[in-house]
Amino acid sequence: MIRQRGAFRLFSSLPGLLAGVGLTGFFALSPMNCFPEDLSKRTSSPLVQGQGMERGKGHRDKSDDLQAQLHEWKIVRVYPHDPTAFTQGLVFSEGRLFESTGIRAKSTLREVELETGRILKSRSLDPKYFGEGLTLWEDRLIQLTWQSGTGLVWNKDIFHLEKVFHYEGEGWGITHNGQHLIMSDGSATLRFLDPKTFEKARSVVVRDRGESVEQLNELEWINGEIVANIWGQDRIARISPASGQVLGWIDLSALRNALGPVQGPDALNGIAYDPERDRIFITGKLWPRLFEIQLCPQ
Ligand SMILES: [Ca+2]
Repeated sequence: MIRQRGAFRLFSSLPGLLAGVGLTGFFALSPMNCFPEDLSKRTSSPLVQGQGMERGKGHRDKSDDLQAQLHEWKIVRVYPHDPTAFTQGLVFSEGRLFESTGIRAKSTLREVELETGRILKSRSLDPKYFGEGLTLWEDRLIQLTWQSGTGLVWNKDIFHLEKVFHYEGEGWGITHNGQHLIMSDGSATLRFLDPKTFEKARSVVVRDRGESVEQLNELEWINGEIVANIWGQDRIARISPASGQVLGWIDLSALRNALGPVQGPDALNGIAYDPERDRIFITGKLWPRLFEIQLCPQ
């Protein structure tokens, strides 16, 4: 498990919380609390509650099963995020935050200053592309495009498009494990690709207690596990890369209460990890804030 390996720090500090931005409204909401606050008082699984779930498919009714593997979590810090960014991919490396945004004719690759949300560098994609997942392989940013079957390979420093490659089906999220690129396509299957040839090496079907988990979207590799958010649902899964088994769920629906004034925030989408400081960043499409979260002791 991630937490057992020490990947998540277990406690946050109030000064750290207060170092966030635009906190007035949100911090009336007991920032030190873990979410969900008390599962024993709930009458149904928190995984099927809250906003942002309306477009999700396959709502589950195995409340007891899901609660048994649900992780509590808390917000550590809050950062500003471009509310016009239709976030599709998020990557953090060596102090730098990279983001892929979608919508045809509006899609970008960008580098963003974490503390301020300021866009440091941005490259518009060809209008025919709908930007999707993003990962950093060595010194190249690899960006998927939704339905174009085309991957874009960028120099991470100057955002020069160095090459393109092609894949079958749709492209949603992408990350890597140091050996293979790992991509999602909206189904329950994750593909492992050779990072040099982009040929498929293997695939795995993600299942939770025997049932396939569809709509896997943005991905991140965190200490030996694949972490994925599910399109249209405010939750993320910890996934065994070997078996595809879901190891745990993190219900992030409470983040909706922390977004502040916002018009029409879309799906939670965007997971990045800072291995140097063991930080997990979460945002969403058209979300005005980006959050650092951590798991709580259980
Ligand atoms: Ca990511």
